[in-house]
Amino acid sequence: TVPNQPIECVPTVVVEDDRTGLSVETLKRAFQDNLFYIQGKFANIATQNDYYMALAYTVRDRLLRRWLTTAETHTHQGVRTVAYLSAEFLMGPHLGNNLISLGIYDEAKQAITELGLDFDALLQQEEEPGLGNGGLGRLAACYLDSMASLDIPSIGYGIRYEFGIFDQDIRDGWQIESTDKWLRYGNPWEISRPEWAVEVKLGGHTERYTDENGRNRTRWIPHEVVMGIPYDTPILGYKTNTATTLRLWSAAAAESFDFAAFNSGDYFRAVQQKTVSETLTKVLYPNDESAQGKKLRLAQQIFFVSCSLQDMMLILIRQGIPLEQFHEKFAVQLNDTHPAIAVAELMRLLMDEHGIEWDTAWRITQKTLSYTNHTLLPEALERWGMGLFSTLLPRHLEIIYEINSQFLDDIRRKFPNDDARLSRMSLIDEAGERYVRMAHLACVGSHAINGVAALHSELLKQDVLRDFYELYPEKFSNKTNGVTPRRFMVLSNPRLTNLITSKIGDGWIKHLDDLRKLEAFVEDADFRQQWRDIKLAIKQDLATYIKQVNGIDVDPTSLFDIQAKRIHEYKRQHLDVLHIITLYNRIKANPDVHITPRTFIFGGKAAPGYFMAKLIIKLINSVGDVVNNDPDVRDRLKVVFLKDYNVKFAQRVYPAADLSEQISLAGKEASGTGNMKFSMNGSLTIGTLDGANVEIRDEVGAENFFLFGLTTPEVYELKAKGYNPYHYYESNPALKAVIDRIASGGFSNGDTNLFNPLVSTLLYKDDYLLLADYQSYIDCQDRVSQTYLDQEYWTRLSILNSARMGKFSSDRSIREYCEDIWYVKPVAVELKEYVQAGT
Ligand code: AZC
Repeated sequence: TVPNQPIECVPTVVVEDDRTGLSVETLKRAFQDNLFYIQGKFANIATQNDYYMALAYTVRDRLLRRWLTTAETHTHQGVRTVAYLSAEFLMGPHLGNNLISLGIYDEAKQAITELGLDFDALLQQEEEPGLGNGGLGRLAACYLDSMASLDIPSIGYGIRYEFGIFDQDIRDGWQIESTDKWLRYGNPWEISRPEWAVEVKLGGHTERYTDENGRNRTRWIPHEVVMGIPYDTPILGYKTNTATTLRLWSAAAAESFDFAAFNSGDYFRAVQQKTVSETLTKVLYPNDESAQGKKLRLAQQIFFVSCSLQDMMLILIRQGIPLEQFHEKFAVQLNDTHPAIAVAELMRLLMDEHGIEWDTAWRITQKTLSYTNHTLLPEALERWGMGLFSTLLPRHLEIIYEINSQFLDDIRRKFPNDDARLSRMSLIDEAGERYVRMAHLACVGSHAINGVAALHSELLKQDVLRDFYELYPEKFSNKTNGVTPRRFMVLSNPRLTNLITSKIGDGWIKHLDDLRKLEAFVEDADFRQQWRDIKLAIKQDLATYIKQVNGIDVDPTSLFDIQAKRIHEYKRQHLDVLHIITLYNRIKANPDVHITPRTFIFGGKAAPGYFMAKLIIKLINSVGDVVNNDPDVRDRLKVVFLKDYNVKFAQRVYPAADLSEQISLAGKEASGTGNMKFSMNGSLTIGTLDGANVEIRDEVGAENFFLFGLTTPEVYELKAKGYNPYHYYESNPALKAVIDRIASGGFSNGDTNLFNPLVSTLLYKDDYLLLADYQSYIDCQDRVSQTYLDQEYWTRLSILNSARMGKFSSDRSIREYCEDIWYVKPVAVELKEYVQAGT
């Protein structure tokens, strides 16, 4: 048989108890068996990683029956499937999450402990797959969890980067990047499927020809062909039989292509070609840098999009389903514009490779695709220079020109004599150097366009995508983000989970609205005491960690004030710093002043090319050095920058916060999802009316949320009338003293140059209006400090915050996508017992 032709078969092996059994005894046996047979080690020489791998394989075995049965069920029933296309999936470690989904966390812990090993250390051993930058990639991961948990037929398609988001170290206060070698010790969760590899073309030129039916067709003669190899990871839903797939593509040389070189004896050239191909999926691009001119990034996009669409077509072809039904079988979601080339690629595959006519192909494309926008920053909208685009994707460019010409005709009909509109909306930016506008391509080629929070979706309609809204109002909707309570409560906060479950049962884990039942306990003093004790214990753990990693002593009873997210000027970590310095100045002016003790904790990575963001990290660390060591402070303030913020670490941080900093300038943060994770774990929020903060405040109640700052319309108004930051500096003595302390070298050993770029940006430009929002922020922080003194009252607010977070479960988001955009329904998966062949 040919290896990639499946043979008719029924499993011939009875799946034995040691591969499926869930009791402590079976788990122990399986673990020891895997240590011996898979890791190939006796216990006396096994490393921590060997133990981790043995446990991971033990768990994976227990997923497989559900995984294969899910695939078989979906294929058999010919269901419509969601294909979530994302250049990033920030999954975080799998082991703990899979144990929770399988419902055997406690059993596994007991088994490992009885074998004399440290279970938590084994969980920590897992290298997380950091295949994403931040919110966008993590959202994709939460959505996979929710789709599986809700029994939605679904598959995540992305890129198997060999190196994920860089590791961050801090040296002398500065960020230092190093490569993330997450695959170094192997990845027990993936199964490669080389038999399902596909080929992707790049470069070259196109030709016209007439096919056997006399039709004019186009053929693409590429310069290069790269092979895409799928690697599959199971995504088990929480306590259900559905296990869906994350299919990540890895690039490899298409051997056959350079056969000529091999035959002519040019062995080295042929092998070199191989390394060029494999570079394609080497590394994840850090965001925030100007994405322009990055040929490899565009190549990554077409690579994973083409692989994924071809894969979907093969799935249909294998089942004998005609491709005219593509849109009935797949709902393809574009996670931002990174996969937007799918519009042209789907057209190309349908027409050039499968002979479908333009009109039919276009109808299928629009019905299949939908697009989620994640940013309001105009500078972050992707566009590709024409030179680059035409060199790499000559055929796609032709298709885009044709789409554009029909699209512009449509606009001319609806808005006659409006040339300005035509040039604003064109898929091609012709203002100076010519660019392909990916967001426009995504809007035209999709049947649905959504933002990720109510405010963001409104601003898309009024601002960033206004012309598109006027043309196709029916395509627009809002889908407020959500996060999975399985990872961000059950797994990361077992103590709080147990307390909640002891009061209201465990239904909330699948129906987060049930958390409302906690409101009944707000007036129960015992409950409040338990709630507080848990928070304190978690803070104590974080304090121990901080001591180990940063060598700083922090007081667990102090207010833990945390800002953890990517470092960006619009997120305003430096506004948080201005507050710290304000408190420091108060102490320096009067060492006996009353200050509510606070620990300021920061975590987050800056894009390696983003100078200002890196300088903000240096500033945080420099302020920390001064404040943490000044005897006048008497340990009332501590500033800690925790390096290498990632999912694993985030899980430790969210539960430990008293106060969550969500202080972006109104109108800039599309949604935020960290804001939700903090609140769920009983943190209060200080925030602006930005992104999903608005909805969080609506849910928890204005009286339970610390609001400050300008609103979006006020921001627009202030900018329109001419914003002058210097005026705020001059007229506010406390603010002036803060800026002056930085500018005069108060945190740089007298060096007045080091932070000058930051200081002068604030004084003379201040695009993100820190100085305008400063006083409002400080006043609000003073209210926070005052409120924290009344611990009983604070605890009530903390409980209410958790209790009212039901809306922000990603299950709710996914239900909305299913109903309004994907038209996909849950499918129950029934586990059948395997039978032996012939019985
Ligand atoms: C982020 C947005 O900044 C954030 O507000 C939102 O919550 C999140 O997407 C999920 O929708 N955007 C990104 O992370 N963007 C990139 C390119 O990483």
